[in-house]
Amino acid sequence: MILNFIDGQYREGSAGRRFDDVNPVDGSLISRVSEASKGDVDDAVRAARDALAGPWGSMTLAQRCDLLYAVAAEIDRRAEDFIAAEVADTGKPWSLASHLDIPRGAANFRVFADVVRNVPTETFTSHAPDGKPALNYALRRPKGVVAVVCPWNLPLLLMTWKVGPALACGNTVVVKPSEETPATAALLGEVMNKVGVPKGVYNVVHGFGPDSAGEFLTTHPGIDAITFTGETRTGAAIIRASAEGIKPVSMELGGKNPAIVFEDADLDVTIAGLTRSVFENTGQVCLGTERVYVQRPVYDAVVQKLAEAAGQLKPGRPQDKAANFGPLISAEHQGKVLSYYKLAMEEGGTAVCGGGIPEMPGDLKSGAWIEPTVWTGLAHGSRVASEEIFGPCCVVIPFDTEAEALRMANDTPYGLAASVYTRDIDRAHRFAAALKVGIAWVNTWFLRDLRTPFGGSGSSGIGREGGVHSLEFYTELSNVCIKFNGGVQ
Ligand code: NAD
Ligand code: 6OD
Repeated sequence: MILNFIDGQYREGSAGRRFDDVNPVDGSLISRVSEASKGDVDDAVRAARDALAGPWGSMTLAQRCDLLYAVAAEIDRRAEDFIAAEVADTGKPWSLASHLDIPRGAANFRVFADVVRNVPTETFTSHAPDGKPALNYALRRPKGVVAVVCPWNLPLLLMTWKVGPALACGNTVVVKPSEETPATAALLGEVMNKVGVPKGVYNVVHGFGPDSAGEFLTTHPGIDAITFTGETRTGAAIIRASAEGIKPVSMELGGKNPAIVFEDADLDVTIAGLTRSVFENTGQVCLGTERVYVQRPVYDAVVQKLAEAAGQLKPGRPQDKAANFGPLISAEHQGKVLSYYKLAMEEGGTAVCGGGIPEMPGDLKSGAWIEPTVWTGLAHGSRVASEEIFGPCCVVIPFDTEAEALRMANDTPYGLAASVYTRDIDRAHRFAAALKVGIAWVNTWFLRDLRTPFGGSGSSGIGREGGVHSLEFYTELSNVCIKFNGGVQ
């Protein structure tokens, strides 16, 4: 059974409630998960608060950062365990978890320890009205107990993307992993204990959103800040709930990200980029592309090559080295994605490839499989081209002018990411600057430097994390002003 991790100990939820952790590859039961009660969430928040006042709060920055390096090293040492847990929960290819999710889980601790170690302090010298000098300097204090609420698509990566900087800045955390993917958050508790992170610094409570651990945590008076990654609607519910306690929030939400392909683009680079951004992780990446705008002279070639690339994807078990395409996270999500596949037909689209559920052998028939799908013939304003699907699919739409492409790319309430394919360096700069997104890539996709700002505008979120920007959320900044009455000049 997967247990809650509170105050350095694995515990069953006090209400005795459990739910299933299901393998989306074949629908089999991986484990039962112990759901945290309101009382358990209280205990986790109290443990986190005690740790702040205790050993964690009194550690030096260097000691704290050394411990985070040890966490990263232990994740690396136990990489196979983490990969196995992530793969079982998500069904993603072993190769993807071993190249992306788990190494990034470790990197998130190292990078943010380095950021915090190296961040300078802001100082200003000035003079009081009596002419005596004064020195102003900014101090950063941890926010306190941070609630970390996570989605299921990149479970360890996205959780540590929050936990790494939160701990580096001296906070303690209570994590609520997605009910679909509780395993790696739980496993990280073993790592924390092994390397000697004081008890109560890292806590995990399992459960759902409303009337469960998610709501109990985000409405808890003992937390000081909430960092959330997930759907825009859920983010709105959390903001409403947090308003009562005036809690700072960081929101990384949904998207409907465009890719824009100009006629001068290198088509090999473009197709490689699009194949990743549309289909990687079975399209379940918030930064993924679901709208592709292609300049008319290369439109047919891009549609054909992208459909061919989709045809090369091999669904199969995560451990199967020949397979490079996993299932969706759950039967429920499969139902949602399929409803858009149906809607695409109703809205007059043509599925150039895919459009349904693939024939899978044996017990894989019970998994949440879906075909990678490319549509043409859908209008820019159609629902399929406007609403986040979060599946391995995209709409391809032709354009004639740069202005038209920009108008369509920006015509969305979301503003998370975009990718532009062109060899024209002037256009690359001009177009990237005009995109209303948090992250614009040119001739690539999901190339991440963790020191850079990350986040979305509009319905895609509030705030930026990454590098020093994470410090803005995870620390409270105060200014100290010292007047030198003795008259140092
Ligand atoms: P979700 O919003 O359904 O759930 C996310 C988490 O919130 C889960 O842990 C869930 O249990 C919890 N939750 C749900 N309702 C809650 C409530 N009322 N109070 C407190 N907690 C609650 O999202 P998901 O389906 O797990 O993930 C997919 C979504 O996440 C997509 O929309 C995707 O775009 C988005 N996402 C965004 C980013 C980003 O960086 N912007 C990254 C990954 C995923
Ligand atoms: O790379 C990251 O730091 C990050 N937050 C990625 C988000 C991916 C969304 O699914």
